[in-house]
Amino acid sequence: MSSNLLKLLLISTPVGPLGSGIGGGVELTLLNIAKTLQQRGHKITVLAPEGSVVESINVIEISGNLQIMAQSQDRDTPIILPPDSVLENMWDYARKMQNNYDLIINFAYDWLPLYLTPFFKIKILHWISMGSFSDALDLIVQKTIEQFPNTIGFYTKTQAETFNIIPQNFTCLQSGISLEQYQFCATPKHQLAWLGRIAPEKALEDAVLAAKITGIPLKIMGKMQDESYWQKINQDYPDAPIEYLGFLSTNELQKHLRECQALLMTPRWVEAFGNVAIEALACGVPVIAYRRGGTAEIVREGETGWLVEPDSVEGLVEAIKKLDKIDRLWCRKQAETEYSLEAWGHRVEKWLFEVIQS
Ligand code: HBI
Repeated sequence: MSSNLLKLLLISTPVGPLGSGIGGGVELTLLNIAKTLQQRGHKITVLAPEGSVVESINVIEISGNLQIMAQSQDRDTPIILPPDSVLENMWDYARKMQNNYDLIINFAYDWLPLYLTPFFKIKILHWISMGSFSDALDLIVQKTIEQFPNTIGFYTKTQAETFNIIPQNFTCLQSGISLEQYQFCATPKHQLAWLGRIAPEKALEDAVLAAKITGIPLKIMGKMQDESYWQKINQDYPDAPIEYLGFLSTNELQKHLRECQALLMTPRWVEAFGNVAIEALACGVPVIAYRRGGTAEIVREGETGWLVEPDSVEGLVEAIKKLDKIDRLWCRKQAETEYSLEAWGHRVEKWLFEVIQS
């Protein structure tokens, strides 16, 4: 292995197998980082819960009980691990096999991998995939940054700030997607899109109400995470023009997304990034988003979309009326400049070399 090509071990989220959609955006992040680094010649191995399905990347499946979703717990919930936890088993494997790798990149939003960092011989990078949710995780993130500066990566500055850490000691990498999987569309149908896990923190009800008010049909795509929440939306807005298209493959998703006048992003929480925003831009679809979280760093106001007062449905409706001011080609151009796998791979690889050489 020549000096600038690395043997990398990427350790996945313990909440669900890769490809199941349970891991949401971090699944796409891990897979795209693996893909772009492999294209650049690095040797990639992925550790993930059994049942993970990944094409053209070497995956080692680890058994064990899945981890509870961090965002379903309270800030002061103690760290808990199920018996025979897949998180513990993945990191036990990593400890035993660490001499075969130059670096580990952790994608779990969990306390254990951060705590284990000083006990490993090789360096561990941590990709933090959400905003702050837990006091125990905040503390171990701060402690790890103090001990190992620059080994913690975030998508955005906004996301990192929720951890109350000083700016110079961490890296913001944004995100990236395979642009060739998304076809530009210049002339959309009379419809809007909403993408994401169907769960309360994503506030789908606001987009449904905006569709009802404007009368523009809303195409909904994503993992059905909270069925009762979905039922409640349908009970509250029985006559809203909405259609749920399911949890689709990237190709199926972009076939519907590209034909929409805009993507509505209505997060109640601080979205670390909002991969769906760059998927929309890649199709030439403007993004209308609450001015909250990482997505506020993606949308170029008046050029590639509109940022709206958080939780204001009227704001969404006002922005929908101004969509004719957005040139859809500018949306695609922004994706090509900032969010291609090449641009993102360059940022990630720079981070790896900075840490390896430090
Ligand atoms: N919760 N405990 C835990 N661990 C994770 O890795 C995790 C999570 N909740 C959500 C999640 N990962 C991903 O869906 C987000 O990071 C995108």
